[in-house]
Order: sequence, then C-alpha cells, then structure tokens
Amino acid sequence: MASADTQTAPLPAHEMTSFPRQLPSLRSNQGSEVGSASTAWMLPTSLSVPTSEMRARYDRDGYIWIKNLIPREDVLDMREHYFTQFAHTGILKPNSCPREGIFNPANDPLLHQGIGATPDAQTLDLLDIAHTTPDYRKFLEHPSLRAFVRDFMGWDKEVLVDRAMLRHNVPGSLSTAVHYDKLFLRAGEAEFLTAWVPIGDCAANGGGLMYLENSNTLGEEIEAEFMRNSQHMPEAERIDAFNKNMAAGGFLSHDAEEFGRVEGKGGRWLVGDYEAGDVVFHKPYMVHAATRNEDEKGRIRLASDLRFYEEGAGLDRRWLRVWRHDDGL
Ligand SMILES: O=C(O)CCC(=O)C(=O)O
Ligand SMILES: [Fe+2]
Repeated sequence: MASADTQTAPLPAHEMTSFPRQLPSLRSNQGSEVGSASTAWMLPTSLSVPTSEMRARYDRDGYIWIKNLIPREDVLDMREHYFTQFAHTGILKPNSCPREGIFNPANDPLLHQGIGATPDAQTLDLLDIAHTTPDYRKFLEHPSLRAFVRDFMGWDKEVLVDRAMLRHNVPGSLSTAVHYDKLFLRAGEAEFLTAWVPIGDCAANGGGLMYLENSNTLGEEIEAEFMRNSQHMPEAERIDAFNKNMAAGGFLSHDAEEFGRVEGKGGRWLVGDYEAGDVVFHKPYMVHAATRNEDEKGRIRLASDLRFYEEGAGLDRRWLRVWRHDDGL
C-alpha cells in the first residue's frame, strides 16, 4: 500500500500486506457519492510494529487500524452466533449459513435494518437480547483485545463500559451517519478509547467505517461550539446528544460528501478493506461514518463498537448499562 493513495507515509516493506487497488467511491445515507478523488486508504498497522510507533500513529492520525488482533475464527464464531439469532426473520439468503451472513436478495433492505438505522419492532426486541447473550459478553472480554488495550494505552487496568453495540447493515440499508463519539459520551471528563471491531470481512464499500482525514481537531472545534451554545442549559440537557442544538439522531450529517467538502474543507474520507480479526481504534473527536453497504457478495456488515476508559477515570456513568433500544442514549 505504499502509494499516494494511502493516507500517510509509505509503509516499510515488512508491513506491506497487499498491493494498492483502485480507490473506491463511497456513499452515506444521503447526498451524492464520495468520488474516488476524495477517498484514500487507511494505513494498516501490524502487531509487529513497536508500541511507541503505534502510539505515534494514533496521535497523528486519530485512529489506528490493527491487523489480525483477534483470532479470525473467534470473530467468525461471534458472527455465526449473531446471525443464528436472526435466521428466523428470513434475513439470510436461503441455503447460506449464519457464519457467512449473506443477505437474502429477495428482501427489502429497509425491513432488515440494525442500530444506527431504523430497525422495526421485532428487530429491536432481538437486538435487546443479542446484547445480553453470554457469547457476546464473553466476546467483549477477549483476552487478545483486552491485553492490547492495556498495553497500547499504558493502563494497569481498563474498564469497558457495558454499553457496547452490535450493528448489522444489510446491503442497501441505511448506515451510521457522520459523527464523533464524544457527542454521545459527554458526561465523562476522561478520555476514552473506541474500538471498532468488524465481525466478518468487510470490503471498503461493504458498510465499514470511513474516517475524515485528520478530523480530530475539527471534532474538538465543533464540540467547543456546541458547548458554547449550550452553556445555559441544565447539566442533563447539556450533555444530551439529542438536545435542541443537535441534529436528528445526534449526528452531524447524513451526507458524508457534503460534510467532507464543506466542514472538512475537502478532506478525504479514509477507508480500508477490513478482515475478521482486525480492530480499528479511534479518538473521541475523530469524525467518522459507516459507508453504505454495497457489497457485491451480499455480505451483511456486522460490527461491534466498544469504549474503554482507564480504571478509576471519570467515565460517562450513563454508559454503564448494557445497550437497550429504549435507553435514550
Ligand atoms: O459500526 C458502525 O456503524 C458505527 C460504529 C461507530 O460509530 C464507532 O465505532 O464509533
Ligand atoms: Fe462512532
């Protein structure tokens, strides 16, 4: 991936895992597509890179994409577990297995939406249960992930807030709109670390996350403006991602193309071909969105997003409960 299409400096030879392929054009929920001239490949980082260099990349780029952090089969087990719970809804292609998670192309994508879009009542009930299963809660404890987080952050002990999400996006459905995570975790003063875990392979146009290049400062500026405009609100309202100064759903925009062009001043959207086992970590103000799932193989995008604090740090206590569709956060 040593080319100008990659976001940052050329990779050392031992880190080149694949040759560059043509940059994709991407879509969000509304607006025109983000043409390939406005996209770039994210920088992948292998576990062999020294921690100091990983930290430098995270500080510089606002994200770090770690390849093969969790054993692939453990991630695919989780994929199978999740889609087994949804199989009876008819979401899966006939004669395909839950581990593959292929969408039934005869379905209306808008009737099979997940978190971040507009799930129907039956799906909401299933989602509530899916977030509580022992398999999922155990997956969140994965020792490879936890050891990495401690080591990378230099923490003796990490706290994962219980509110972690499982989000599926079938091809053609709506996807998570443009935001930075601090919008939703305003009550804690400590800095947290987000981990985005694709649960299955996910090509660049397959519904994974895209990051607005070098946008952590932009996110900080937007948040400072929100805070200035809400200083007269009562505390509970001020920290609410859905208060009257915020757009619907707490998002910054549903149109990534326009947001990148106008707010991002032409910054590129960074994306990767993610594989099961990879984890992307990002900063609280880094602007991102999920791409619209246009996977040619019909694979349903499934991912989980997690937030870690250092033990004892001032965290957002509202997030200490397992996600429910009606938790108001
Ligand atoms: O997976 C998604 O669609 C959204 C995830 C996200 O926004 C995050 O990891 O912070
Ligand atoms: Fe996010």
